[in-house]
Amino acid sequence: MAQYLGIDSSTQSITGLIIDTVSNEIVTEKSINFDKQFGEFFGVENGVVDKGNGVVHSYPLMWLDGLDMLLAALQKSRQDLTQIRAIAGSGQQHGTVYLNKTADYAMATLNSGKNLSEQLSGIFSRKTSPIWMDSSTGQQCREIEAGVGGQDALLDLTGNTAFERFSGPQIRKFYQVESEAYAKTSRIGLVSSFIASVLAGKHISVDAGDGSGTNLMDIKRRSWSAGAMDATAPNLSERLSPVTASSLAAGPIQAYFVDRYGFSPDCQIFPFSGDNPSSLIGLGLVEPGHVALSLGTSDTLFACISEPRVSYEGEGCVFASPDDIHYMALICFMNGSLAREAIRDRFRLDWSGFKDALKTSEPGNGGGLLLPYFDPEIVPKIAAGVVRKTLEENDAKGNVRAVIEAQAMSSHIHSRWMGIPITSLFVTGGASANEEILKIFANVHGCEVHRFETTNAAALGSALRAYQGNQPNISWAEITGPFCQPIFGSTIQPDPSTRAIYDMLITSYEKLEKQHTKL
Ligand code: XUL
Repeated sequence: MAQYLGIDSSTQSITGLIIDTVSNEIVTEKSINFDKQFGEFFGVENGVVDKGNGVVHSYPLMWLDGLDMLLAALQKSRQDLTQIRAIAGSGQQHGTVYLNKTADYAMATLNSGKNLSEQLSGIFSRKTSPIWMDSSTGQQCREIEAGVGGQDALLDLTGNTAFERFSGPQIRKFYQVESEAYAKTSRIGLVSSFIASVLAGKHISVDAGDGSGTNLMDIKRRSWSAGAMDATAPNLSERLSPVTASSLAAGPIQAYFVDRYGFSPDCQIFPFSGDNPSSLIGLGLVEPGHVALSLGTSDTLFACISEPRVSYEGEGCVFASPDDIHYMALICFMNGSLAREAIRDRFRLDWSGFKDALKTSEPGNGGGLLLPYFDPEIVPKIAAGVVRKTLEENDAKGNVRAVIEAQAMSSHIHSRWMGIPITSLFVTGGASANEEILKIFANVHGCEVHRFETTNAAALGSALRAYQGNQPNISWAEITGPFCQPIFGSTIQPDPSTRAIYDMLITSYEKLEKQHTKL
């Protein structure tokens, strides 16, 4: 038996997933929901505390209670945890954890008779952690950009413009608003590195994948940038451990977990990464040109790219891939299911009626177009407002086709900056069950589309990272292959007869979009 554990510490829950690399199976998956278990005690809703004015925090102590409970659940499910050779993990990106000088000793000397939160409650210089939903740092974003020579300079340096939720602006705000507490902070970690550090009993560095979500990392060198740190807060370099490669073992698991949960003392801990970079691996996107599209509330396009290219139009984020070779592009379109459901409801259809409308309407929609901005759109950045061209407002079939064609064309147009030909598209999420939708994406992108079903790509990606770190001579394709296969028989080929139609439609869609956006 050779088993690996992936742990994903996300906003609402913490999940553990064990893979067996002899039988090539996911042997177990357990999740602890924060609201359900600790909602009353910590006063969280959906795992967070909304303090108003865009301030959204959570409790690192709650994440530790979740970790104890998760490992107890795995042990109880009769998993022989001595078989776990290595653990890697992921955390919700961007969230920061602030530790005081007692943390080193406390983390290294845990008593397995007590739980983690009892013993570690005194290690924080800030009791709560700002997380990715926090949008209260607009001023700090502008200051950091100015401090490194402007928005494009920060983009070239770190792969991203300053975002309110990113760690650097959050750290700067803490330094400005709570300067005494900042002075008492000896270490700042991310959600990912904090959980890894507790498992190893010492500070574990931030990996390059999650480091890219800080506005502090030189994306090409995969190390902290002195210029970005200086623009963020004084003496920040003393408070950050150096960025580490994702596949570099950090050391064995500490005795607490061996004694309490029965892990082997030889079980290795690998640096944890961000949830999105780990999902890239969990979806098997380890070669440039491999692209996944998640059709959820919002639609997210993830790609493996070879160089840290950036979008000067603000069309996406770039992170280092935890495969330690490639990069990850992430584009988020707000009007995903929101728009599909708005059209479905407008014409009083169910999903089967929606599918029929696609089946019985013509590719290209006779030139009819719709800009589907039911809610303010992120890419392209524009306020809410639906626009129709050569399309009747009460034409049910035409509107259904137009919303899907718009989404497919938008994902095509706004992924060009990644500079890769998209050779295959793995589609996940609720709407991927509708094969008529997938046909449109295949035709617009002119590539094969495969359906992929995954419950927790981040935890699976983490388990696969632990496997690869432990067996570095096995290629990424061999590591991910057995676990990341599309649903059998789900592949849809593009129909070459629609190429000319969609080439023309893409040109007119782009023109219409430009007329209505400030890009
Ligand atoms: C990505 C982002 C979110 C969090 C969710 O930039 O902010 O996807 O990672 O956990």
